[in-house]
Order: sequence, then C-alpha cells, then structure tokens
Amino acid sequence: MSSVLSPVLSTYGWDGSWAQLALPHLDAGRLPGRVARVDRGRVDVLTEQGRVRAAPGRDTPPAVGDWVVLDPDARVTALLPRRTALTRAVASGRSEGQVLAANVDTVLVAVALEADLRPGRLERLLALAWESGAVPVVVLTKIDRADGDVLLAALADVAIAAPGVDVLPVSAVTGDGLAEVAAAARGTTVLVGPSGAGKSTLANALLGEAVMAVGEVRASDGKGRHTTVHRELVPLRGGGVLVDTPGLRAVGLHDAAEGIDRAFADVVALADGCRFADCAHEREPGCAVREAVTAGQLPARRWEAYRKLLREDEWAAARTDARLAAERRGQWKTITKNQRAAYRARGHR
Ligand SMILES: Nc1nc2c(ncn2[C@@H]2O[C@H](COP(=O)(O)OP(=O)(O)O)[C@@H](O)[C@H]2O)c(=O)[nH]1
Ligand SMILES: [Mg+2]
Ligand SMILES: [Zn+2]
Repeated sequence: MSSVLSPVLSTYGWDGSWAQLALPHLDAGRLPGRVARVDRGRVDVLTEQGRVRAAPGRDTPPAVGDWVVLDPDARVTALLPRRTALTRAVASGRSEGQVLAANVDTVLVAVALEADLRPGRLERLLALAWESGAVPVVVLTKIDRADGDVLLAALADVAIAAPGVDVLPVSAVTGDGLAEVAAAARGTTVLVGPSGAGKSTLANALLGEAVMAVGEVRASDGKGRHTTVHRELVPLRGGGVLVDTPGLRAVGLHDAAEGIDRAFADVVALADGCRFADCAHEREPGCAVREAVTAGQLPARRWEAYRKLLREDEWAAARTDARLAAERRGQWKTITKNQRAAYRARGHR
C-alpha cells in the first residue's frame, strides 16, 4: 500500500504508527490525509494526491492537525486517535471543549516585546499549552523595537511567568533569533498568542515566504489588526509543519488542572513545603506559600493568578458535571418513557 510509506505524507508528519492506525480504514479508493484547515463546514485535507476539500463526516468534528481517512466521495470516514490536542473551553459550556489544533508537538507562545507584558495572559496560554501534551516555548517577538535594558527587563518578567520554559527572543524584521526559533519548532508546531503579537510575520519568516496574512499596524494605537481568520497548517522546508492561529484574546481553560500545575510548577513545589498536607494556604501555620509571598519570593500577583485559574477550572468542571448529570437524567427519562410505552403496548395486546 503506497500511502503507508508515503514520502508526501511524511512531510506532513505521517509515520509508521499513523499508518498502522489508518490501515483498518484503508479500503479501496480511500485516502489518508492531514487536516490543514477547517472552514464553512468543510475541511481541507492534505493527501498524497494533493489538497482535497472534503465533507467532515458525522462523528467528531475534525480539527486542524487531525489525521483522517477520506472515502472516494471526499467525505471523512475515520478520524485517527489524537496524540495531543490544544483544547479550549467554549462559551456555550459544551462538555467537550473546542480543539484548536490536534497532534501538536510544540506550542510557540508569542509575546510582543513592545506591549506591556501581561503575565496573566502568558500564564493562561502556558497552562493551555502544557495541558495539550505538547511542549511550550515562549517567543518574545519584535525585539528590534526596544533597546537592551527593555529586553532584559522583559526576559526577567517572562522567566517568572514561565518557569522551566525556554524563552526565545526574536525579530522577524532583522532575523535575530530566527534560527533558534526554527530549531525549536520540532514536529507539529502551533503559534498562539494575542492578535498583533507578530505570529503571522514570524510564520512567514520561518516558512521563507509570505504565506500568512500579516496585519497592518493602526496609526492610532500601534496595534496590529486582526487579519489571521483561520487556523492553517503549512509544511516547513526543514521538516515539520507550522500552524498559525488567529489571536486568542480570552481563552477559557478546559479541564486543565494538570496544565495549570505545570505552568505554576514553582508554586506547586512551594506548597509541598507547607506544614499540613491539606493546607489551604489561608490562615494555617507553617504555610510555605504565604511565607514565600511575604518574603517577596513569590509575587502575590502570581499566587492570585494560580488560584484564579484553578477556581475557573473547577467551576467549568462543575458545570460540565451538572450538564452530564442532566443529560443522563434526560436519557433516563426517555428510557422510562419508552418502557411505559412498551408496557402499554403489551397491555393492549
Ligand atoms: N518591528 C517589528 N514589527 C513586527 C515584527 N513582527 C511583526 N511585526 C508587525 O506587527 C504587526 C502584527 O503582525 P502580525 O504578524 O500580523 O501579528 P499576528 O496578529 O500575531 O499574526 C504587523 O504590522 C507586523 O509588521 C517584528 O519582528 N518587528
Ligand atoms: Mg496573524
Ligand atoms: Zn500552605
């Protein structure tokens, strides 16, 4: 079977274990491929025979980065199990969350040097990235815009908000730091961050050509306009693929307790030193977290941010539980209704 060892597909990340997963679905005329884009109810799939605009199929909606199998009518008939998924909560409170990108290896979190660095937003994106199962890397963009002192101050701020995460300063304009970012973009890499952070410009620099639309800077406030509308997956020349995303302004976390703990590994390590194992870090004696805040070792802002994200995540989880319970009750109601109808039918016989 040609697609098992396809050199075309391997440029999109296809390997032996994907081939194995696809094998049971590969009847005559069926094609495996990777989802490059999802829009207006259609999915663009990169296959050995080129780009196919396909119908999504009836089950799980495919996301950018998913590996799928298409039938001869260009319909998705199988979605291969995801290795990782970058997932955010959706406003409607559906229990599944929205998959922004699937099978991601590296998440580049873009932060622009020029803007005032918002550590809370960075921490949230890092929790999202860790939770996906991919490895986050912070890219501090537009370093041509400021001098050395500003850069050093920003690097120090980022280091506090991103413990254990590599931070790569880069300018897409001068090319400084670009080689390091290219080296960090291993496997399937997704660019996330607020609109105007320079994601699409960086993507184009990494791709070596203008593939992604870049925002104009508004004269009024110097901010980039929202131009990237779709998530789009593009192969990189040196191997691997890159996914550019529209700006994520308010990203809600979805079932992300583990990701939050990884993003706040320093706080978790401190809490291990509290006298009581069940310390709520409120008024207990021997609370290592509060002591660290008082001593100025842990910024109070960061401690509050951690608690806020955990509360938000718990609240979302409770909402999901309530919804699942309601769904179960609903199912039970239909079951009992059907049963009563069956009894009645029997009685009439
Ligand atoms: N000076 C400078 N400007 C940049 C750099 N990268 C992006 N920009 C500008 O920032 C604005 C927003 O960039 P864009 O790539 O669209 O940001 P996105 O919304 O994150 O995709 C555009 O006007 C870019 O020209 C950089 O490295 N240096
Ligand atoms: Mg963009
Ligand atoms: Zn404590």
